[in-house]
Amino acid sequence: MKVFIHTSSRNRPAWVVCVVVLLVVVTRATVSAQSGGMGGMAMGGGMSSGNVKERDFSGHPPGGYCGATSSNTSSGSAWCESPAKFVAPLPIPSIIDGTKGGSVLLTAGKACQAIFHNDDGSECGPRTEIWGFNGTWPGPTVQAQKGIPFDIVHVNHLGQDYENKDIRISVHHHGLHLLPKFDGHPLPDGVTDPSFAIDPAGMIYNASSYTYKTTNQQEPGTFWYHDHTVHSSGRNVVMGLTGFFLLQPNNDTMYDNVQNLPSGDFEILLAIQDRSFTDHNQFDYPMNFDELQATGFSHVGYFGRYMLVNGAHAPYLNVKAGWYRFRLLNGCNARQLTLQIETSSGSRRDIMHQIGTEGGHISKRRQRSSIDMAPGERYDVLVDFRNITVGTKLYLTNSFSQAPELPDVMEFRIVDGSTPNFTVPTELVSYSWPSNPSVERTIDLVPPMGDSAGWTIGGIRYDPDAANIHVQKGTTERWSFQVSHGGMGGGMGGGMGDGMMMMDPHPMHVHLVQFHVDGLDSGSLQDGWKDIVMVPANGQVSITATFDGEPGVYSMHCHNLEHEDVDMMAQFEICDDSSGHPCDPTLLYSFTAGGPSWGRDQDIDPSSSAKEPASLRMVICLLTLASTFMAVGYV
Ligand SMILES: [Cu+2]
Repeated sequence: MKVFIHTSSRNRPAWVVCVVVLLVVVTRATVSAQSGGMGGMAMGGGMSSGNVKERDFSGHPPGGYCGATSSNTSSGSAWCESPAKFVAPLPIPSIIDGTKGGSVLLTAGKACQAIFHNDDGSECGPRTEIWGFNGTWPGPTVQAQKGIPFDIVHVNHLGQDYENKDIRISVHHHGLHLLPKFDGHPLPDGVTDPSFAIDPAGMIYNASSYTYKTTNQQEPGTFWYHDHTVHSSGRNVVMGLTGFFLLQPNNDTMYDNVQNLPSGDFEILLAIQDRSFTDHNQFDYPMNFDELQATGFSHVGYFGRYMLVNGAHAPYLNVKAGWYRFRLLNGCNARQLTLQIETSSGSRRDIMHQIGTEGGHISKRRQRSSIDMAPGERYDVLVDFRNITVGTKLYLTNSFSQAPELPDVMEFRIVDGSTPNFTVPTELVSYSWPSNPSVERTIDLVPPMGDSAGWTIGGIRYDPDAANIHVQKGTTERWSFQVSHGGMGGGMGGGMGDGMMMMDPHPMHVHLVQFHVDGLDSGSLQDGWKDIVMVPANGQVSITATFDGEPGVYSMHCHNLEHEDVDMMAQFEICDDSSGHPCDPTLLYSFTAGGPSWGRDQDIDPSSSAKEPASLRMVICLLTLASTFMAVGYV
């Protein structure tokens, strides 16, 4: 049996992690001081914002792919020191039509994209190297209709990364109900010919392709496809490997009320994503797994210094004085959003009406003053511009406080023109939610402990060769996610300690199913089909789902992509005893009750932590870290 091992990290005791975090804090404080602003802060919380471009990570080259070479860095103005806001139009991704069936082609490759602009609308500085589908970020929007299956052929022409390694991808069609082999399984580093007992099919190596078969039998909703490669999802999503997948209703009478919603030019997709850049206008992100683990991102996630929509910095959109439909995606790796529409003076305009969640419509149209979005979540909203005077400018803003603060998302310019006569009903689509679960599970979200650089699910790092939960096909189950408290006592030898790394919320994503969140207030924002639920720091959330997928293995993980990439991911296996697909008990690697358990089989040397006075080193390091924080003004 193969076992998933990272020898470079498996045996890293917690005091080493502490030292690494300490180095990161000192390094970033130094960089910020030199550049005259604090910029982003890996630890998050309490920081002032800044738009200073700087390079934090060693792995990223100066961006020669798009013409930004070190030979032309001498003139400071060449790098767009002060990019303007609301001067470039919102990019609209092209549409690939799958509603007639057949197959569609998506080719992942490198391209150069204009992200920053000057006041006059001209491009500012060199273009940014992106890794996109069909040459754009976001990639084309795949249109599907309920009941019409088609194939998606994904081709990988990305070539090599900055360390001259072939770039592998695995595409996850987020929210779709697909067979296990089309689920976008990650795959461990270095494995080129997997002989896993559980087949993690789907990795697309450079210059190869993989065909995914969609069925499109589920409820119509707002889905998205993105890279899901183990240990690299955060990097690959930052580089641009994302796109929308819209499933539209068929002619079933249950959808009568949602057949004439705003569409065409009045149905706009907004992928909201934060990014940091080097002074060469290139994405700034750790370029390999070891660097990621050393950044501190693995604890709190990546918070960019600029807010982009559909791959452009703070764009604008001309809208007519009518109804619009916006499909909102929080495509940030780790940042939460609270979105509202405001005037230029900051007065809120309550013109947003929610009509859907990730996996379907909600039952009634509901006016929303603001919309909270966890990473990976989607909300389907209508915006009523009917009574807005032509010439007015309104702003989509983000009021979620997270350093660096990014309040400006995009601008709406109300322009003259007629609008089609769309129907905007109050009653939408009614569903009955899964209920009466026959199995209840509690799933602990465990802070960094032992040899782990990051959070885990149930105290176990991701193991692609195992199933952590066995589910009988067709069973309705209730899963309660809760943030557990290792703390200094339980985690010593060692944990990072309570109070420092314990404050993270976790957007938990379950593949295969759409679930319903338990215990919601009537009319709650989340009262619909969902595939991500935010588990608050120090809190608990329960979901109920019917697991009606085909037998095989599916993922569930935190959608803070840095958490995911340092192994906050697990697998569940659908078994069907009645049809000859029983689960293999030898592959069950259950979550540990009562505390973390490190590895199966030969994963780690169980005596390694006992060889070191880890607890003493941990205390010293924590004291040093605390004093450093105070010295650099972070607390
Ligand atoms: Cu998490």
